Amino acid sequence: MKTYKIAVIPGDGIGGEVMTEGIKVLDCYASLKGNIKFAYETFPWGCEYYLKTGKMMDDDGLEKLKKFDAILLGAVGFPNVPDHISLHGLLINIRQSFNQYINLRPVKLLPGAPCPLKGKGPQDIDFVVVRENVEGEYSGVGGIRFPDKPEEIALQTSVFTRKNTEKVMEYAFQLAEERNGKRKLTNVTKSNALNYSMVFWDKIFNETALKHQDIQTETIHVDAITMYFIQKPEAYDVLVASNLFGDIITDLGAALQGGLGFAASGNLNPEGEYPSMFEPVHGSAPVLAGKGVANPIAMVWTVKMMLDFLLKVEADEIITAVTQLLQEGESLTPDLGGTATTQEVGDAICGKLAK
Ligand code: GGG
Repeated sequence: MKTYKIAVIPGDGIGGEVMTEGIKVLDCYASLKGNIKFAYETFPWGCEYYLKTGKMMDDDGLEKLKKFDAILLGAVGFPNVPDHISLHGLLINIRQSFNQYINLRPVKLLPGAPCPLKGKGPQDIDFVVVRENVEGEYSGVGGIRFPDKPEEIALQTSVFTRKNTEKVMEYAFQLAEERNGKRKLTNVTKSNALNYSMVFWDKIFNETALKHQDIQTETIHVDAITMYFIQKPEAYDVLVASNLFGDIITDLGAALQGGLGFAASGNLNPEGEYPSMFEPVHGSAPVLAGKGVANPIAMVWTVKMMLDFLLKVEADEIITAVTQLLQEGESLTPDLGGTATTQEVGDAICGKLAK
């Protein structure tokens, strides 16, 4: 019996509610398999912790997290803490400190999920965005000069290193080779306007492409991609994007697959030198918190991504269970037109897994 040590950071708002269901499904999966087990330790970090202590996480938090096989995170953000404090203090700090340089975000329309293009376009939406996750526009380099004066200046610098960009491109090409898809990689850029950073990004993409000539490539500006996601979402297989562009286009991707309630992600350190972190794409949704109405499917899908990464298998039983739930339409949360609670959806997914 192999035991995996999982650090659990429920975070803020609906984070804790969806986390409970994610862990429930994880334990159901473990009982089904019989040869694995999960040992959890929960950390109370997030905005409430910040309001009490002035810190989003403990000073030695990274040291504590290092001893785990993986980290599961719920959601971060609360109205009375500025979003840049909560994001940089926890999420971005962990991503950068643990060199989780890949943020993998699948966009797949499951049968039964509500697609806003329904009846208007093809339904075979199945692509994955490889988002650069430790530098680029979210590097945190910049400053404010002359604060609150008429001549105030804000600077925010993007940082793209050859070493990291090469690793991201190589990962994306290998994924395009491994996925049973169209063997196609789309480079998301804006090199017509960002004449240093994105020209460099395109150069590394083209250099890496020379080593993967079996993969069809294309380079498309980020503004055009948002239009094509609506017009021809079935055209994509793997996309590679910078930190900011990847963040933006995957919210549109989430809408295509039924909403943020379906969007999962993994922050990966592929070499395993540090633990990887898995989180739903959605935020803490304070207006939904405490009502038991949050859709836990994104968290459940996130747990599936963690299993794929840790066990090196495709935990497809979980997606099959979610698909059955959607097709039956009985246990769905209000965002999907149902009346089920967060807990009832988790129970229903476990019930299907056990069959
Ligand atoms: N589920 C994690 C969460 O709360 N994400 C909110 C967010 O704004 N994330 C931005 C990012 O992924 O960079």
